[in-house]
Amino acid sequence: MAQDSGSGVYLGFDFSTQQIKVIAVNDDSKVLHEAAVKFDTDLPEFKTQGGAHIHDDKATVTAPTLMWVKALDLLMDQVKASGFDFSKVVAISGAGQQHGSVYWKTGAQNTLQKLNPAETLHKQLQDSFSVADSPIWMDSSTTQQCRQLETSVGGPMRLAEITGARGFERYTGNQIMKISQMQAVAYAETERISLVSSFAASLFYGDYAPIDYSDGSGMNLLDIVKKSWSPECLKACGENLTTKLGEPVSSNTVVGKVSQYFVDRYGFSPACQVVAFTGDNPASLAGLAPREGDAIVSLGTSDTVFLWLKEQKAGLEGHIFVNPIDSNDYMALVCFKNGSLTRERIQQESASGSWDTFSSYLTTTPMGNNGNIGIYFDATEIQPLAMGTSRFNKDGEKVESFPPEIEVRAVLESQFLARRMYAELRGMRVGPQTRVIATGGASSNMAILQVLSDVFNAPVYVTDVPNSAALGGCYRAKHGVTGIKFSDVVKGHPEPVCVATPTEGASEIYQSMSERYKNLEQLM
Ligand code: XUL
Repeated sequence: MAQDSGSGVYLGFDFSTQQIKVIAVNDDSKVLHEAAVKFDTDLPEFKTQGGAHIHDDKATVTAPTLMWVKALDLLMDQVKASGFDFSKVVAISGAGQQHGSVYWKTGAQNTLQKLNPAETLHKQLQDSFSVADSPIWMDSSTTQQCRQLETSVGGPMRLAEITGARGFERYTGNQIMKISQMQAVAYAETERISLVSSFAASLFYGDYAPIDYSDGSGMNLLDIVKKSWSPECLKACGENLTTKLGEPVSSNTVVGKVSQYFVDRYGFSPACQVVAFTGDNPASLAGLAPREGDAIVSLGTSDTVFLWLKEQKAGLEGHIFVNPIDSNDYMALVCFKNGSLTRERIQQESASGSWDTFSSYLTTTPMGNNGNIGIYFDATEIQPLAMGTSRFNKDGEKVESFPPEIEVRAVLESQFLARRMYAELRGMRVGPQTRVIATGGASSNMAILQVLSDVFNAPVYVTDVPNSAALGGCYRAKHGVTGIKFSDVVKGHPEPVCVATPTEGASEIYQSMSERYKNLEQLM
């Protein structure tokens, strides 16, 4: 197997919703090894779909905690069997799906500290969880707890000012409150609550690893300015939470050495360090090796805009996290449910299912679409909370349909106007000085990226990083142990390539269109 002798090796894990993935890179950011274990197919005994159990009420969504442990056993065995030399690994870090929580039963710390290298982790940890099914980010069953938490601190805006977000159902504090209310005995038996990220780090560390500021920002519990738990939020969510959560730390903290278990069982060096794990979105930011001021636009099933911010501005839409690379800075994330599936529907209906036809319509229609605006929310959108399709002509009158080429341009213009508008609310500055880095499936379509560049009035770049969360783990591991500047850590990272720049006149057209879009969206 390709392994670079002499150079340090860094491992990045991604405990995501459907799988655990690992990437190994050397000092030059060259990928040496990759492996993954998929929950549904590699661990069918847990009977998950997409890594989760959706309960009968449809709102409750969990994953078996022990499945994640067993997946790590499998993954480590698989990598070892491939001949990978773990003794070269200088440091490990990683990511977890955000918001999910793990409930360690009283006594689990002791078990973690005394793991027997002759046995698997899942066998030894099978009685270590007081709640067997971890609530995950897809859960939306805690609306009542969200309102209770918001009310207890003085309203949704106040909660957003403290924690970076109003009450969101998937946010961990609300999930913890629900467990403390509905499973009081299990809650009382819990000695530590981890996020998926800090739980994963704990497995490597052989003790409780702290929650990092960045993933901790997805809980509605952390004061993102003071970088400590908010006493009023903790009080509202459950008893003794200060003890159960432990002290949060900056995301580049070296937690400590890898446990003796991994040294004895897999041949890690006893000097190998574990750097705090973080959430998958913050880790992706690191894996894309951005510069401060970049806007990352991920165009996938859902579309997400990430921003690296020097200063943050609280609001009811979107999410602010402490920045995973520099904890003096922030990261904003705004997520939209209607992304690729909606674009695909319009491509099917108006472009005969052909992306070539879809793209040709974009080149033959003018910027601003002659004043026509269409809004397409096939699924209930996150902001605004609305569903349905509306089309408006240049006079703002509702119309039933658009000619196919107008429809194609309309879906992209309205989607990108919305990405721009809500990202601006969270602090994005559009304009020629902002690099927009496009990722995700739709980022391979140049005609789509030209519209993105025109609407954002900014140059659009692409970068080929398929596993940015796991890769972000490698970079963060190196950043944490070496303490060198992050820009030096990622010096071997492929530079994003500029593929589109704004067409002349785009700025004026989309400035006024954005005002109109804002008003029309309110009619949805
Ligand atoms: C972000 C979120 C999801 C999960 C998925 O707020 O809930 O992106 O992190 O892994």
